Formats: sequence, structure tokens, C-alpha cells
Amino acid sequence: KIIEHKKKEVAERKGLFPIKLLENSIYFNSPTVSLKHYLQCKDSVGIIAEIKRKSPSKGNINPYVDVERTSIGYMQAGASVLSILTDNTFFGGNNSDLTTARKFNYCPILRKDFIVDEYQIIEAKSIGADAILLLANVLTKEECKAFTTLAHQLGLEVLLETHTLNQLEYYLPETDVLGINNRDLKTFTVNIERSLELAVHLPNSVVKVSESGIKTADDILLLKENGFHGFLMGEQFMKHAKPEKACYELI
Ligand code: IGP
Repeated sequence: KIIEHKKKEVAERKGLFPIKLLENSIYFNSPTVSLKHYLQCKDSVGIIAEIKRKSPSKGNINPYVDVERTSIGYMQAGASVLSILTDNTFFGGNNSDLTTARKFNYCPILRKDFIVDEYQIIEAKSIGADAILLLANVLTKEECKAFTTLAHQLGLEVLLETHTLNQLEYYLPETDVLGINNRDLKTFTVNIERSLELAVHLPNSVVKVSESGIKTADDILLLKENGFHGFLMGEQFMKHAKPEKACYELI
């Protein structure tokens, strides 16, 4: 359902904002910051702090969050990367949330959306993102490969999200970072064991991110011991009036 909606939305946006227009953005030719390198950095905490106003599984989480204050606060707290949801219909985000975060932070920013079309990758670059999310769940392997190539041509990195053993096959030598989502997007059940189970099937050299349902410092330590570099956290921070304060207290 989300994907069908997204395809319509992208078709409309293509009409309103042609690629020529996106290419005029000041961000289009700006250098990007490497998410992969920030996550592998020796002293990196590895937290990828997310701005998520609402979600299909939880409803409203923090609909009126101040993106400027929270993104700056996340970075000051010591987060390694920002993840900004830009889907509006299901997650309440928008492209200007990402651009706001970009204006105030020099750190890798992941554009979190449902990418179904190359247009969205060009758009990601034009709004100031450093990396995009690709979902093995909704793409074919061929699409994934083509989208990765385009992202790299634009200087963007790719976080490939998986959830099952079969989906690990989407991983390519050129994939920058592999994500394992602990949330089953069909049933919404969340269990960080999922990350641990799948990680044993991957070589040490793969940069790994565990996504969803991460709550405590112990969760992070456990994942770290099992080879994870990144920890994508949304709700645990966003459920507080000041998400950045929750992030600071955790770190
Ligand atoms: C964050 P949580 O449980 O900390 O709020 O999860 C993040 O992993 C989640 O928002 C997410 C997501 C996605 C959202 C993971 N993959 C794909 C939208 C689309």
C-alpha cells in the first residue's frame, strides 16, 4: 500500500519539479559526507538518530518536533549520523525537514524514504542528503543494483535494508552499508535478535547497521559485540518532548 502510494506521489512530483529544476539546487553539486566512514571511525558511538514524527505502527510519536533544535541536539549529544524521514503520508516528514537538518549540521544525513524510482535519488541529492535507504523488501535485485550505481554517480552512499536471510543476497560488493531491520514491516513485530541471527551469515568486513527497537545502552553493547557498527534509533528518542535530551542521556 505504501509503495503504490509512493509511485503515484513520485509521478506527480516529477511533473511539478522536473529533474532540471532539482539540478539547480545548491546542494546538487556540493560534496557529501561519508556515512560508512563515520560509522567505522574508532571513536564513533555509531548511533544513527532519527527524526520520525509518526509511523503506521505507532501513530503520532512527536508530530510537532522542532527539527532544527533536535538535529543539532542529536549531534551535540554525540550521535554519528542523522536519519530524516521524508515520507509525508505515512511518517509525517518532508523534504524540508532534511534540508533544515542539512543547514545546521555537518554530519552524514540519511534520507529515509521508500525509493521506487531514480527520480527520488536525484531528489535526495538536491535536498542535501549524503545517503539513501534502499529496501530489499520492495525492490528487485536489478533495481537495487541500478539505484546503487546512480546513487554513487551522484556521490551518495547506500544503506541497503534487509530483514530475512534471502534478502542478504541483495548485498553487492559496492553496497556501502548493510542494514538489518528488526521490525517485520508486515506484522510490525520487533526483536533485536533478528540482527544477531542474520549477522552471522555476513563477513566481518561488511559495515552493519541494526535498525529499529533499540532502546538501551545494553542493546547497543550487545550489538557491538556481535559486529555491528551502527544503531538506528527513532522512537526511543522521539517519544520524548525533547528527543535530543533522551539521546544525550543514553550516550
Ligand atoms: C527506527 P525505531 O524502532 O527506533 O523507531 O526504528 C527505524 O529503524 C525505523 O524508523 C525504520 C524505517 C524503515 C522507517 C527502519 N526502516 C523504513 C521507514 C522505512
